[in-house]
Formats: sequence, structure tokens, C-alpha cells
Amino acid sequence: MTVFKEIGTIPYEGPESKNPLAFRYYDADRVILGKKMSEHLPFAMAWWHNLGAAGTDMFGRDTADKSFGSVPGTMEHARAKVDAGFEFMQKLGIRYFCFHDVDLVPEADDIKETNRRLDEISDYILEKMQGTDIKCLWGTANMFSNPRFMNGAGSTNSVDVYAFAAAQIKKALDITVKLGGRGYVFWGGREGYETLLNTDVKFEIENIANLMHMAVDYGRSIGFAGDFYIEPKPKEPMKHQYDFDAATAIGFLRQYGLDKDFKLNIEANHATLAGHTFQHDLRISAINGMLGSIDANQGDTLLGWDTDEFPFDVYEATKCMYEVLKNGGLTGGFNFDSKTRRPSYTAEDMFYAYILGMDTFALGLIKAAELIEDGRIDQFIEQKYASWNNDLGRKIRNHETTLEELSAYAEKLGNAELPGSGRQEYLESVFNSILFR
Ligand code: XLS
Ligand code: CA
Ligand code: CA
Repeated sequence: MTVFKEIGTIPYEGPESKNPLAFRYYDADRVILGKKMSEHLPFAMAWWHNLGAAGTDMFGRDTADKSFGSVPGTMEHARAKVDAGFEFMQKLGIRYFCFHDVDLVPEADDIKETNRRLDEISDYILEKMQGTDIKCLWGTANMFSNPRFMNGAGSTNSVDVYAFAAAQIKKALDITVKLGGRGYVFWGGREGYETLLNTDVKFEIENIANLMHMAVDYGRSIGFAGDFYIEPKPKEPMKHQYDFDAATAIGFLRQYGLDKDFKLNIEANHATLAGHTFQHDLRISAINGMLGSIDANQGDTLLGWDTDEFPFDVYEATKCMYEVLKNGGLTGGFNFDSKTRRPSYTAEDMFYAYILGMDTFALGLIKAAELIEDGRIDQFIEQKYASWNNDLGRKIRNHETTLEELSAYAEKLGNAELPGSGRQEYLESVFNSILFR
């Protein structure tokens, strides 16, 4: 039985196509810098937004029908979501999905029953995976929706709630491994605080680290060979979240000895909420060897919250793909943690949204490769730092000099010449000329 009866497999038709149900840039087999587009871009469907979110916001109820012919809140509905999800991914040529435990099944009052449901649905997903090339990109545990997590999960004040967080992680890891997941994500939704009047920050952060260590130990013990990821976000739902941005998360991972097992999952909308560009957090992760996976979406500078829009900004996608290419790719992939706008409530809109996102990143990939092949940006940066290619530069880089020696050198010079133009406007023109040629 098909769910999306009116919609066939989405073909690649090229930039001139006006067919709304076709790709204009995503051409899976096209080779860019020696690799197929589909290998550069391991796209993933986010179970929660695509199969779950139906448009409810703080001011109004659902606009979309995501019942897929069954009654929400039942296991029949959980199965209908699997059917719809697999049909959707196959029609778009998407080879990965990401999930939270509670996206897969309705949560029961007793965790034993929730776990039984998870076993049942993951058997069914495994069955559906057979004969397809669809796999799990990453799994995670939702430790922020249930009221018990109001004060956090790893950072909670309640030792019992902490044990429930641990139990959920254990089960989510089991399911991730069962579905062949490449990664496992920690997004610290409620790991943070509103006021220091009621919070012991040091105690909370130590407990989070401890929980992550237990997750690594357990994951490795059941054969999970992939990466654990922290997904930074500065705020929302909490005022202060401990994993504020890439730099903060890297510091935490190093401080608690988790840096060998963890990388980062960088979400565009979270980086901008932290007051950075998306590219900044990608670069900070990459230079620390921790750029693992990406949540592909975009925010809105006029709104200032986590709007999770489908990415259409080609400038941003190009800068992202530039970082990814320079990083030699990702161990994870590109998860569309994005939702259609509330008035885009039809089944066609689900497809248009993914076509938009996939085309945006495909175009970003094409343009980033052109920027690299063009070479003017790389050449400029190399030349900008060329003054370091002398004996003095080498001595400083090799830690072979002192403030006294440098001070004597400066006194001998008397004055230093200006360091050379940054040429920002020229380089922005180069960028534009490649984007719009
Ligand atoms: C919320 C986060 C969340 C994580 C997974 O803002 O983006 O969806 O990706 O828990
Ligand atoms: Ca988000
Ligand atoms: Ca996310």
C-alpha cells in the first residue's frame, strides 16, 4: 500500500526544469572532485519533523494530517509512520534516517512497556530496511519532553530521574546498534538552567560527563563502533544551555576525557542562535578534528528562535560545503532537522521541502568545489600569512624564541609596516562571481 499515491520517484531534471517534483541540482551519480554527489551528501530524514510534526505551535493546533491512515498514539500508527517514512525516503533517494526513541513509538506509562514497543518497531524497521540501501544515520534519546526531565536529564537534581535518563540512553543505543547507526547524538535540551539561585552548575556538569562515560562504555560493550556526538545549542528550551556552541562543547569533552569518542553534530540554526555563523561552528569543529555530522536547516535572523526551516540559502550551503570538503567529508551526514512552515501542510509540501533542501546542498557542493578549484581564496590566504615563512616566523612557530628576543627585534626595526590589505570586498566579489556564473 502506498501512502503518497500521487507522487512518484523524484527524478533529476536539471536547473531548467519547472517540474516541482524534480531535482534541479541533486544528481546522485554526478561526480564532483572525484566522488559521487550521493557520497558527498549522505542525506537523512528526521523522523520527528517529517513523520511527527503536524504544525502545532504555541498559538494553534495541527494543520497537517500525519496520521497516515491510522490513529495517532497507537502501535498501528507507529508502523504506518515506518511505511510512510520508507516510501518517502525511497522516492527521494534518501539513504539515512535519524530518530529519537519516542519518535518511533508512543511512550507508555511504564518504561518496560515502552522498551517492548521499541523492540517491536525496530524489528519492523529492520524488516523494511531489507532489500533497500536505507540505514540509520544516528539515534538519540528524547530526554526533554517527559515532565520528569523538567530540571534536566544528566543534570537533574533527582537521582531517580537520572536513572531513567540512563535507561533511555541504554535502550536508544541498543536500537541504534540494531539498525546499524553510524552515530549516537546527545542534544542537551534541558541540560542547563534558568537561575543560579537554584542551581549547582559544577555538580550538574560533572554528572552529565559521568552519564556520557557510561554511554561510551555501554555502547562499546555492545559493539557500537561509530561516533558519539554532542549537538551544541546555546538556549531554548533553557536560558543557559551547557553545550552553548562548538568551542564550549569541545572544552567540555576535553576536560572530561570524552574527546576520543565524541565529535560534534553542528546544526545551522543552533550556531546562529549562539551568535555565530554556521560556517564558524563548522570551522571550529573541523580544526579540532571534531566535525562529525550536520543538522541541515536554517533559522531566521528576524525571529531569533529555533525555527528549523528547510535550508534554501545557497550562500550558507556553499560555505558549509566548503568546510565539509576541506574536512575531507563527514563521518556522519546531513540530517534535515527541518520542518515545513505551518501553512505548508500537504503531502506535496513534504516532498517540495526535501527537494529544496537537497538541491540547496547539491548546489552548495557544486559551488564549493568550484571555489576550491578556482583557488583564488586559498591563494589569498596563503599569501596573507607569507611573512611567517622566514626564520623569525619559523622560530616563533617552533616555540624557539622569547619575548626578550622579539622585543629586541622590534626595537631594531623601530616601526612595523602595515600588515597588508584583508581584501574582503575583493574576495566577496570572487565568491559572487563563482556563485552566479
Ligand atoms: C532541537 C534539536 C533536536 C536534536 C535531537 O533543537 O535540534 O532536534 O537534533 O534531539
Ligand atoms: Ca533545532
Ligand atoms: Ca538538531
